[in-house]
Amino acid sequence: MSEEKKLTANESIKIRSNYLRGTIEEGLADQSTGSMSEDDQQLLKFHGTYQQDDRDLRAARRKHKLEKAYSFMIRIRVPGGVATPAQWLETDRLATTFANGTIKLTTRQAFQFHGIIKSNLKRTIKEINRCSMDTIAACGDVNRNVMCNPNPYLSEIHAETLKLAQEISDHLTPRTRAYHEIWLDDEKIESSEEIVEPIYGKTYLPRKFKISIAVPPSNDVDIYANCLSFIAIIDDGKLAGYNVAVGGGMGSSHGNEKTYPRIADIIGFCTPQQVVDIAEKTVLVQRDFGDRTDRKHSRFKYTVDDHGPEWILARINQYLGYQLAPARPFVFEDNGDRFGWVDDANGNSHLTLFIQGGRVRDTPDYPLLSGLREIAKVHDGDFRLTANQNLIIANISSAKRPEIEKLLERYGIRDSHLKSALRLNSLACVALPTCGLALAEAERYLPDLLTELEELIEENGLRHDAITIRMTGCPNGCARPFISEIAFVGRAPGKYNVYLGGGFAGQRLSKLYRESVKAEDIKPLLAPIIARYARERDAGERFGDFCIRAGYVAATIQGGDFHKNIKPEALKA
Ligand code: SRM
Ligand code: SF4
Repeated sequence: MSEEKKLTANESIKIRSNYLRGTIEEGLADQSTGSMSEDDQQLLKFHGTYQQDDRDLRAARRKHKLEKAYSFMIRIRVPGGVATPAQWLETDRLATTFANGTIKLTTRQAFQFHGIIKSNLKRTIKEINRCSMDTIAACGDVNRNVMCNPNPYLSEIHAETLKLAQEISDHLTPRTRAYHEIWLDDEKIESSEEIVEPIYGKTYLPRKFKISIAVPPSNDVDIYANCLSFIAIIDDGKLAGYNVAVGGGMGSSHGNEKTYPRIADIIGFCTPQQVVDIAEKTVLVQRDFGDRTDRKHSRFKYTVDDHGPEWILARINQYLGYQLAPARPFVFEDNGDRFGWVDDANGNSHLTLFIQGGRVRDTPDYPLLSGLREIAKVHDGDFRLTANQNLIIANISSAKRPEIEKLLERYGIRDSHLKSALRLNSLACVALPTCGLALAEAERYLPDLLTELEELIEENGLRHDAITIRMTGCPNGCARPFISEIAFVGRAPGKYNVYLGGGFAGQRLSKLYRESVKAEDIKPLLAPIIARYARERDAGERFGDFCIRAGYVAATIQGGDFHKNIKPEALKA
């Protein structure tokens, strides 16, 4: 008989928390420390905030016997990545008033603030809500920010998918009033579990859950790295419905083979009207069958892997009370952004800007934050955050375009799309100094590494050849490195595991090429591979594909050959 395994500590924190209240209010009121209790730190995540400390200052503070330099990161949910100019201006104001003067655009189309001290936390969250944005469920064991291809140039279909992202997000938002009581000073109400959390119940999900919607040929939301995704199927220019994909994820730990990145499986097709129901039922399957005894094994990808995608499909069908239809063909061409200006049929223009590391800030030679602030003051369309940490100034009317062009010129923001294709396809996670899990630099180092690699790119005539390149400070994979063509994953300060061979559309896992490479050895390591690629590639051959054909990495997909369509019998079951 198998021994009953103990639930993780987080499960009892959730149970004891009275629907995410814990002792957060008391902790906020305690002025003797900049920190919160361990349990409340876990609960705060559900409210969209993480306790951190400035790791650059740790040693000095320890030396002077001072408490760590605690502060909070706040993540603002932006379903589908769309914000109004008024919301942009408010985000800018809060970033410069309470945070570290920067706005971070994340790899899930959200805003982040860093460096907010405890005494400003409540006020900042309250003011975020005042401009119709929120932070609830931006983190924690719940459904996270729902991603959706943000590019409005195929207007009708994008408008439909965006609406759906918002509906899924609303439907899966926790119902507890704790958020409103703690941050917005709403009245306290007692009610039963069914009323409080009809979908999640007392213990919420075993772990975070991630949903995205893609409109082919663009896979810019990286559906293969999400727990659940919907892929728009377009027939004769009209939206026919969505393929459903389950079980993607990136997180892993060095040296722990039980953890691994996984590519999602496509399990069927549904109509647009079924999407929200399918999202709910898939979340319920994970709620009921996900592993609550080991947080390293509790993501949905492991539930899918342990039971098999056919079993998961059967459970989803059972919970739905109807069957998904067989998946339909589609083609993804890439997972990057389309930079520069695009005009749509309605006479509006959209400008996609490259934002290095997703960090919007002013530097002496690049006043990006100030420039975007001035643009937001006159802009009559919206701002769209991409899953590649970039920004679209979208739906610019023909009346406003000349004014916006002048501002872009004045602040030197005009030509971000003219950078090398390698840089334009780069992503770096936050890492140091705020991320407590970082083993090495990422956001602060990748720009310099790219400058070095651009020399190779220029020498070999590859300036306009897009190659996806991603760096993370640890193997949790926040910049989705394991599906990029070149990836650097932090192992220790100044040392990275180098991965090659990911799919250009994010459809294939990369493979470990070299372990613990010193930062200064990266350029010489890649030089011969890039030179050979320039010389020997077939017409149209992508760098990741070439790395496999040329034998730099093995042809099998690392982490398991999971990328398969569902077996037809399962759909009949
Ligand atoms: Fe992430 C944890 C930053 C997208 C996988 N992630 C963290 C934390 C909160 C560190 C922590 O737990 O203490 C990082 C905060 C750093 C900081 O100072 O801001 C962090 N993750 C980020 C962001 C900001 C990276 C960025 O530079 O843009 C992204 C915020 C997204 C958002 O708006 O919600 C971010 N994280 C991702 C993604 C990409 C995605 O979702 O498409 C992944 C890989 C996909 C996946 O979930 O498998 C990802 N983050 C993780 C993991 C690994 C989870 C696992 O399965 O084991 C952790 C660690 C954890 O949860 O224990 C993590
Ligand atoms: Fe932090 Fe690691 Fe995520 Fe980078 S990948 S933000 S270092 S948890």
